[in-house]
Amino acid sequence: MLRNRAEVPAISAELREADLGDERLSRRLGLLADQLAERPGESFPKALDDAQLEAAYRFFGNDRVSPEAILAPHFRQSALRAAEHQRVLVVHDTTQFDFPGHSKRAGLGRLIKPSAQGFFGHFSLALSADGARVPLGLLALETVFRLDKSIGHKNWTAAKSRGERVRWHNCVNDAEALLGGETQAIHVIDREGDSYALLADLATHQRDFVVRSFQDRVLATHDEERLRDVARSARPSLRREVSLAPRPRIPGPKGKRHPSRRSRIAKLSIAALAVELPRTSRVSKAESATLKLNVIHVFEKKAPIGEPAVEWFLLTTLPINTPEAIAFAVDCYRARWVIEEFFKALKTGCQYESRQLESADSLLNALAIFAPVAWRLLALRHLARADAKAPATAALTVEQLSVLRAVSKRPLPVRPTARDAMLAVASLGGHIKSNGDPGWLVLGRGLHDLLLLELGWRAREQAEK
Ligand SMILES: [Mn+2]
Repeated sequence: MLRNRAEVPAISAELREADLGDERLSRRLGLLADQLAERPGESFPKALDDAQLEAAYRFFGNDRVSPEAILAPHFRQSALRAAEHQRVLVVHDTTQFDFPGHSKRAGLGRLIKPSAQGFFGHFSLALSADGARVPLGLLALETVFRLDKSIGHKNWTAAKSRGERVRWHNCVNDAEALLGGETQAIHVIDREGDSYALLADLATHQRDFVVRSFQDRVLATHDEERLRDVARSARPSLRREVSLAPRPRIPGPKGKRHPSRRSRIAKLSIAALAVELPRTSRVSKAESATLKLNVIHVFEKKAPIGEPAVEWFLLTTLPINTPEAIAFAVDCYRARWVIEEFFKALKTGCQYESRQLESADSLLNALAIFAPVAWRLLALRHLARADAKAPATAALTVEQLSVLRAVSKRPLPVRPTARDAMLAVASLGGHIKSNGDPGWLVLGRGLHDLLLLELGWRAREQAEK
């Protein structure tokens, strides 16, 4: 389906170069990736026949197969796509992978819920920095396993702030190394990444960033006033209306930080000013004593009753000299939601957490294959959504459109747009139009059915010849 698109090559083309030190292993990886990419939402036994299945399990469990080797070519291709842009956003974020079930799986660690088993994945996703926000692919991935049983559950928070923090630094460095200094990267990081050490590290290496502030800080200037007070007293230099996506209720401590909300249009006021942060006590004296940055205060004066008001403090190296420049920096941060969509493509679209692989090593190899597949799903939906006039042929082959026309419950226009096609695919997956835009699950299912129907269609054409 995406196979004929120049922008989104077959997944095996990206993985084929993987150097696993063995011709046969590399070839098997290419085949496996194609088979799985065609049926991303299926469990292994359903997506593969018996012989393929055995080969798949052998492959994932093979000692010589490593996630780094599988992913390296995808990272390189992402960097090549990024190189076509003068500047890109690199959104970094962590998600947890939870592998439920009664049996303990070898090598998995603890998660936020004490009884759960799994690990954390930290991803760096490149997007075009223009308004289109085209997903360009992954530039880095690091995993975190909480294996030390001697650390009590509550104390992981402290441990996290030390050892686990290094992932932010590593992934920024990995991404920059791949981009090779040709393309300007703007690193977009949520509240979890806010630490003096990271900000100073980024600034010292002349990296650009927008990091959402997590903690209030005493300022080095402004008579030791606090960051938030100073930012709140600055005069707004622009106002904008933005639509806020709805957020479901999340249980546990995460839900406290991200209270549920309904979708609405928010009137945001935005103020920006230069500040100087003093080095915090836990940071090495080798780091500079203060850090000059810009802070952007984004807030909603009046939220509807019962809805939490928007308030962000964004720390950035980007210029704030004009209202346009400030708006650009805010929009860089607002693009962060794309990585949340990527996580959904991986978890819901590819059903990664439902994979019945028995060890952490096998699960990591599978992640290395599914992460680029999830990027491809994300890119497909993006193409269908980004441009209302984009033709369907930009996302699907002529053959697939014929199949779709033949089976679709929704009649397709003579010249369908990518959006028409996406909705038709979703309806194959059981999507009801009145339910709004299709989610990852129905889209994944619909795509799978379309690919099967296409195979049948081709078989019939062959038979008729
Ligand atoms: Mn996060």
